[in-house]
This record gives sequence, structure tokens and C-alpha cells, in this order.
Amino acid sequence: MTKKNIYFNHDGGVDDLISLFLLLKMENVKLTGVSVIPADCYLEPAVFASRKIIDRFGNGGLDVAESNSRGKNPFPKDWRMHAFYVDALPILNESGKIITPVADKPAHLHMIDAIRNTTGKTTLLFTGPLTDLARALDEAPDIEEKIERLVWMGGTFREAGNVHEPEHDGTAEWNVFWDPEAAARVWETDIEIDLVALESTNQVPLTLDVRERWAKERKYIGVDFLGQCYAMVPPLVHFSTNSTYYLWDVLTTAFIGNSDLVKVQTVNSVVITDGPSQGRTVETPDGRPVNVVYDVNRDAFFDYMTELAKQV
Ligand code: AGV
Ligand code: CA
Repeated sequence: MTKKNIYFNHDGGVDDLISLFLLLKMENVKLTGVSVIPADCYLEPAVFASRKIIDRFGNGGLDVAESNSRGKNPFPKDWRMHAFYVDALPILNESGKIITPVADKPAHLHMIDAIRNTTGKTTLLFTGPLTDLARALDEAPDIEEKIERLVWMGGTFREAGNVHEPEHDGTAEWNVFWDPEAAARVWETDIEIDLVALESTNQVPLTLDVRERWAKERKYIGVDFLGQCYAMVPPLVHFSTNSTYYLWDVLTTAFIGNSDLVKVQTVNSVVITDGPSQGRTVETPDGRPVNVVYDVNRDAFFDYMTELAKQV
């Protein structure tokens, strides 16, 4: 089987860290690099947790780069705390040591090296804001031709986004909102973009039946890990609130491993960078084309990710 080269930049949320775990289990993926941006997380626990997940579930050969990027609109502190809880899980601390090192370069330079040093093209998987990619492209425009595509959890073309903040109109998705200029910078390129937008992620909320399934199958250490991680965040019960958790990034990562799970449609769009709609992605005829993942087979998705977790 030919493996896809994947470089993964994430922001340390529960679903970002589960994405890292699942990537390590995909037999059609070769992970060429991992970096962490302190957007929806604090950097230190997110980097520790990433290194420990690679130690526990990977085959070595990776380091983890820290981003020194800063965004325009900070994430709520409560959400950023999640990385501390994952990092503290006993399953990640059983060995009492960490082998996977921290990279000696910041994330955007680490990514440039990884792309240049990989034979053939690299697919970029981003499950946080695009700041490190925008900086890498400014620093090293030559990498663009070695990028196969960008698969990004971000954006929505619906009226309702998931940003509920003062001075905002609620139309943006958070990963765009944190650094709208970075998204606009990437929109200027000719990179093929697959956008796993809220249209599809809204269909995969964390629900109680999913939790019960993971509880029932906790004899598999990887499924127990899913259950432990998703015990930290609120499920959808009666109605969706600002803190309700969806499997946003996990769906994005599953799309890398199995694109048959979803439906995709091309949309021409622009990114709004200022004012009350900043971070909104808007469809417009003369915008740049992006492939929007707008629908998912929910049951097949949960089956796929749960089966992957059993491969431990
Ligand atoms: O907008 C979704 C992005 C995903 O990359 N993140 C969480 C996922 O990692 C931000 C976010 C939106 N709503 C949230 C978020 C919530 N209720 N809790 C934590 N993070
Ligand atoms: Ca994320």
C-alpha cells in the first residue's frame, strides 16, 4: 500500500489529540511531522500530551515542534485547559518517561524542513488556525509546489458559526476567527484546499450513545483512551450550547484516512478579515475555489474511528 505523507499541525484540544492518536493507527498514512500551536490550548501540556501519545501509540522517529505564533482573537480559557487533563491521564504517564523529543525549531520552520526533506508531495492536515502555514509560505514560497493539498478543519458557509463573543455577529468558525489574516493569506495561494466545515462537523456531536459504546468496549486500550478523553468535555444532550463538543478534528482526520465517509462540493469563497464578521468564510462567484465537506455518514464515521482505536 502506498502511504500518504502527512504533516500535522494541531492546537491541543481533546479532538486534536485524539486525531494524533488515530493518525498513528492509520496504515495508509506516513506522519512526516507534528507541531502544536497554542490557540485552543496551552502550549506546554499540549506538547507534553502529543509527545506521550506518540510514545505510547506510535513507532518513534518523530519529534514535536512548538509554535511561537500568536492569534488575533484568543480562545476561551476553559477550552484551552483541556490539554492539561489529557496530559495527566495515567495511560500516558505509566512509563514515567518521555522519549519523543521537542524539535529544535519553531513549528513553521519545522514544517518547511519536513516538506523539503520528504520525497514527493506532502498533505497538510491542520486542525487549528492556519498561522503557521501562512508564516511558512511567507518564509519559503518554494514549498507550495511540494504541498499535495491542505485538509483543514475550519469555516462554514451557514449563517450560524460557532463564535459567540462580544463585538462579533456569530457567523465565523473559531479556527478562522483566531487568525483571519492567516486564512486569507492561504486563500491567496494555488494550494488545493479541502475544508471540513461546520456543515459536516455539526453532524457528529459527542452524544451519550457514543460514550456508552466506548465504555462497553473499554477492554481495548485505545477505545478506553477515547472514552477517558471524551469524558472531559460536554456532550450534546438536550440542546447545543456554546461548550457542546463535536468531533470536528476527528472527522477531518478520518477524511484523510477514508474520504468515502463524506460528500464534497466546490465553493468559491473569500475570508472576511475585519469587523463584526471577521473570520467568516463567504461564498462569492469570483472567490477562490475550496472543496467543502458538507455531509458525512455519521454511523460509518463512528465505526471507522472506533475500529481504528482497537488497532492497539
Ligand atoms: O471550531 C472547532 C475547533 C476544532 O478545531 N475548536 C475545537 C476543535 O478542536 C474550537 C472550538 C469551538 N467550540 C469549542 C471549541 C468548544 N465548545 N470547546 C472547545 N473548543
Ligand atoms: Ca482544534
